[in-house]
Amino acid sequence: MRMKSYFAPSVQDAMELARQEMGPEALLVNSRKAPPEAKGLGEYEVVFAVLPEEPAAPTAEAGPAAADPVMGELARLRNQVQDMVNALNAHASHWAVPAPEFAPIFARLVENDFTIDMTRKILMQAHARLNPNPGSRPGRKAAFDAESVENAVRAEIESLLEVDASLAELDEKKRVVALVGLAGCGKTTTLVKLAVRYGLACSRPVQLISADTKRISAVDQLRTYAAIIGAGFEAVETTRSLQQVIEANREKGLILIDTPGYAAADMEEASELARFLASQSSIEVHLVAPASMRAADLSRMVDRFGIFSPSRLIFTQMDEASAFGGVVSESVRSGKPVSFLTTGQQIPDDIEPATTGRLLEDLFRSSAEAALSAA
Ligand SMILES: Nc1nc2c(ncn2[C@@H]2O[C@H](COP(=O)(O)OP(=O)(O)OP(=O)(O)O)[C@@H](O)[C@H]2O)c(=O)[nH]1
Ligand SMILES: [Mg+2]
Repeated sequence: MRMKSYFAPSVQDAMELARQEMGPEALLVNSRKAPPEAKGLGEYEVVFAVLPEEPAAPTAEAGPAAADPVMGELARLRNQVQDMVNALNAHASHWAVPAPEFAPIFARLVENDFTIDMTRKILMQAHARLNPNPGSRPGRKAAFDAESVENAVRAEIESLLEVDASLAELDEKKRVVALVGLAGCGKTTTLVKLAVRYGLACSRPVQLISADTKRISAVDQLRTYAAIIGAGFEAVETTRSLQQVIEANREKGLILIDTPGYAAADMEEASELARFLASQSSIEVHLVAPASMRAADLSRMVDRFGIFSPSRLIFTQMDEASAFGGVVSESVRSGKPVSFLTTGQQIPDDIEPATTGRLLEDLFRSSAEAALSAA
């Protein structure tokens, strides 16, 4: 900004002078009676200013240092501010909900262990269900009540969530089921529940096989259960003998294979059994996981157990879990149907076929409780 003082007998005269010299854009910034020592120059001092023209943005060749350093610094700051605005905009759209009424349910799902990306996708689709007319502008006044928002979100999750508890209707080819998973996740207990509920109770001869010969106690545990429920039992040490026992029992109505628990560090050790189970199209592999696992841990675990090619998920300890976002979001993410849910330690009672109704009910109940306790 360029400024200059003019002394003249009147303000009017000073303005004319300034406009002649500084041009028609000159702005009057201040005027006052001239101080005594300047009275000889004129009765009034009037200050005018002209704004500088927009400095050209420093070019790559010239660089800010080549221009006036203050202007260069200004240009650099302006670029920084623009970068911040861009980043904020990108962030805002990342968090954006399709309509303001979706904000509470967005928070509920994210607090319930849904990833932000998945929540956004679900809410966008739920919004499309409620508002099939895409012309309506965001930012208009609330049009959806909380109940219809929740119902649309439920319907959307229901459409993404798959369940398949068809073990009870085993066909000729799929009579062999193996359970795999982390140590202590409930494989053996669940296997025995399945043997009773979906084998013996349906008058099917059942063969239990323990491939968990690492621990004597594991073999004994399953042998004891087999004796109690009146099922056949065999323990195998190698994949070769596993194959032989399966072949020898082909006529059985249901063959259930128990496997050792594998932690992240044991996956190398698991690879031979994993390759075998994954390669047999007649074996249906179910991955067992505790319902209370956090979504991120669950995803990593499901990915790690990918070497077994599990086709379904079983969630155990539903009775112990207080949040079910991990269960639902991992089922959606992995695209694997949920087969069974176990709800306690009682054999054979505490197991049920998975239904989307039950999973959604648990999810929305737990997220409502979380929202209440946060309030
Ligand atoms: N509360 C509850 N406990 C369960 C459930 N399912 C299994 N358990 C308990 O979890 C513990 C471990 O169960 P197991 O069936 O031995 O687990 P596992 O995966 O075979 O364990 P490893 O063979 O050591 O890998 C036992 O005390 C079970 O009674 C369930 O649905 N709810
Ligand atoms: Mg076990």
